Amino acid sequence: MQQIDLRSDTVTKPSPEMLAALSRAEVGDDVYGEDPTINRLERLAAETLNSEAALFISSGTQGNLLGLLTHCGRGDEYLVGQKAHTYWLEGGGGAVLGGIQPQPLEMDPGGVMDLKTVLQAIKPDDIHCARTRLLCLENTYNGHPLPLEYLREATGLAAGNGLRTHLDGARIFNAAVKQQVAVSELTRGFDTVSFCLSKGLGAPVGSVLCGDREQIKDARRWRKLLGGGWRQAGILAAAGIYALENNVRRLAEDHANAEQLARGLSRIDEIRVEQAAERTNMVFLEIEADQAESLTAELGQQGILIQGRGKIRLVTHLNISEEDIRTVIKAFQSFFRKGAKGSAF
Ligand code: TLP
Repeated sequence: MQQIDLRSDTVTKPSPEMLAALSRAEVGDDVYGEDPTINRLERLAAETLNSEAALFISSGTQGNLLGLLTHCGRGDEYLVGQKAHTYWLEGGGGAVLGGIQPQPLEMDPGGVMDLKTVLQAIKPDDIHCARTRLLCLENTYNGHPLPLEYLREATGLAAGNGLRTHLDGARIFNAAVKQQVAVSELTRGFDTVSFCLSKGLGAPVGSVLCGDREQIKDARRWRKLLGGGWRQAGILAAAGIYALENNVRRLAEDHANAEQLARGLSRIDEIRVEQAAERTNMVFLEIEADQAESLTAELGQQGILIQGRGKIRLVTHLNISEEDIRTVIKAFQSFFRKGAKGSAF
């Protein structure tokens, strides 16, 4: 049975064309800096984000951790959203490995932290306080792109107050495609940016950390310390190059599919679909908690994979077609049978 996996965009499988690119890759030992394909990916990423240098890394989590470790030392602090991935879902890596204290701050449903609150959270130069060193943002947040003006104001505020900035741009290309701007417009003003190749862009593995030469040199040292030095990983970098060259513009299809899915599901009485001013590839919905389990099980039997209790996140990606979206809406309708307000299309 063919699966329709909506749990995340991390689940994508490499296409035959990507696999062909991967099998042709020239490789070398990257710890010696001798993998030509990794070097090419790093140059391409740096050019695309208009940064001085880039580092191919294993995951988004590693990118954010390297961001923290290269900006902050023991006893330093970073400001971060209360529900940001870096704070909430990365095992407290900055504290475990760097002695770095997080200062989590409230964020609105679109991932925006009020900048007055950010300013107030910067600790004074006082022996009682940790040294506030870094502001960390996430774009997209739960599929919401951050407004460009907010990015400018936030990076401006950081610069004006002696803070460094790191962007968890795991899905920054979704934001750029949605907002129809060059990705470098969204990353401008950040000292480091981590983005993922293995999510909507469809590579099997990998992320990239971008920043200035010194920062990336330091990140390379930390990556080695963490056991993340690559050897002949050009085969993985080739998939990343393929993804950057071929899978960026098509993200618009995932956004259109998510929109279609949101529209179809919102016609079902028992489902509350979260509204989004600018939706990229995620749909959040709420249903009665006691129905979530049987819904997940029933859809699972039809090869439709979802996850979440009460609040369910559905993620579109390059292995989900328009036809799949229709199938999914029909499956939800049939589960809630009597509740449907009519045809979804
Ligand atoms: N997110 C995963 C899960 O960990 C929740 C997902 O399925 O969405 N930043 C953001 C904004 C992310 O969403 C993720 C992964 C990461 C960083 C970490 O990336 P990986 O999984 O490559 O370490």
